[in-house]
Amino acid sequence: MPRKAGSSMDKIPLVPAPEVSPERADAYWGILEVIEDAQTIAISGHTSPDGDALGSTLGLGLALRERFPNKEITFLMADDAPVPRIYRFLPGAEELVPAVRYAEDPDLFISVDCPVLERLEDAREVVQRSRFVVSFDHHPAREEFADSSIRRVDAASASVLIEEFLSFCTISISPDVANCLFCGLVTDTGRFQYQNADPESFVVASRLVAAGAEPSRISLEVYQSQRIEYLHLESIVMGRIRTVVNGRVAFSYARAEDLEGCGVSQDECDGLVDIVRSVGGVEVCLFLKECGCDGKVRGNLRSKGPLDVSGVAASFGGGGHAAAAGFTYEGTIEETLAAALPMLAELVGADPASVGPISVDPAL
Ligand SMILES: [Mn+2]
Repeated sequence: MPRKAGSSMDKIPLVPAPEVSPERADAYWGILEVIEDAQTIAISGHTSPDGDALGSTLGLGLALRERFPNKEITFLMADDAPVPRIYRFLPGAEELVPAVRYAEDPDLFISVDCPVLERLEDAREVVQRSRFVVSFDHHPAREEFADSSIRRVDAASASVLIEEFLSFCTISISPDVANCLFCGLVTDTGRFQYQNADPESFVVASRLVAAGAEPSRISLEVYQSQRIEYLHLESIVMGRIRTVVNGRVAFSYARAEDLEGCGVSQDECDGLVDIVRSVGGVEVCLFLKECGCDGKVRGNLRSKGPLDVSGVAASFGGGGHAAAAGFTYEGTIEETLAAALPMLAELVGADPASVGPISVDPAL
């Protein structure tokens, strides 16, 4: 049933605003001061942006614009690529600017959902030209690259931290802002199905819905608006799912020719790992995608239980969370599988040698 416009806005939110530790409160006051002092602000998430990177960028950006209408606030994308199709509905998405086309030296750069400078890709140069750098992130990081960092690895999404910051500073959360932040939360928790869907994520979801977020609309846009071409690629990936180590490790892959043959772009493939993840009895899974003509393969790892796949990703120079991580490998699909599957076998406590040689299907 469609909600009545404004009906929930008249009510007091069911859930009170967050309680924040004294250290975190100091950090938030400090960041608010930096924002108040800045005239030009650029905000960006990580390369190959997902729903959290974009939702956090736009949610924070729109909230700051509403609160500080005289500041010049720019929403950046780390790559010079179109906004992924399923996120184009987000309020403010049409204003996203590729970082390579942003020529200013901003007073303040705010990084969201990004643990390392490298993953800011083209926006790294903007970071270097900025007077001050703030980071809001929920990934583990070896070292901080920002002048002031809000890092909490137990937050389900970066948008949870943005919501906490805005609420703490009593910067109002409009329905547009709430939709952006809710999108980050729903995508990073796999629709509240992953291990990170903790009490806090539901509390924040509740506050965002009270502020005007529309879960049904976001679900329609993100999960129920696939192109038929994508579903055909999905069926190829599904048909190739194999398991090793007695069904405890699953994998599948998409070749560049598969994407081309189906008419699917690289940025549309984020959900394919969930197809592999859905196999019963599987503990960890791997989805590989050829990046195109540069001889690289992008790997997505998922853990369905307590096992931590971030170490496997890190050993290939990647990173991420215990339950969801990724890496880039220089080589073919076959070579990537030969390198990664024994490590996943070891992770589930099996003999890595038990994986044996893997033969893969040719492209369609
Ligand atoms: Mn995230």
